[in-house]
Amino acid sequence: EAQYILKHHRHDVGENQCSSALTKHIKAPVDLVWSLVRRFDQPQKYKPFVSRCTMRGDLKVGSVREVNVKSGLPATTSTERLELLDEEEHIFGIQIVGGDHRLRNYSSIITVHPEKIDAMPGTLVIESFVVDVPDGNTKDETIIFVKALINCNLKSLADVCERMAMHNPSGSVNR
Ligand code: A8S
Repeated sequence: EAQYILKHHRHDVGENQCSSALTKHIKAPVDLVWSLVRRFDQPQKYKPFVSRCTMRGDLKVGSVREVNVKSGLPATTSTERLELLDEEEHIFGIQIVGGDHRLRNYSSIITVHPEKIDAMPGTLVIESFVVDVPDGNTKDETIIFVKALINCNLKSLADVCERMAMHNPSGSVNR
């Protein structure tokens, strides 16, 4: 775990920025988990706060998506660019480039790694981020806010994947 973070989750963290990493163990095969994580065009497949996503261009590095989030959050839209999509090493990275929210210069990396959980094929997911600390907030407040959102996403990713693994135990994946 620590090795993976050192290898894939190094961010340049500026003076007025904060950064952290979260992990989640999922009882589903790595290919299934990756099949959802890699879908930059369809974050609503697992992210509970996304109401809509429209994408300009193909699923490739540099493409931009427009994400709408559900009401009740301190935001309605986010414009995000795909920065990393490594299908062999299972590395996915995005950067937030616009939107009506307070997360300026947000960038995140997700990696997925096979592991055994209770002698079954499982997956370790690691998500890390760096972001500017907004005016009027502290680093700790910002980390707590972002971690709460990512935790919801990872929890939901686990639920969706574990349900899919249950219904299709052979683990074949449609791309
Ligand atoms: C992600 C991670 C985050 C998304 C945040 C942190 C966001 O979509 C939500 C609320 C906000 O205030 C900011 O990978 C923003 O989804 C749910 C709109 C960017």
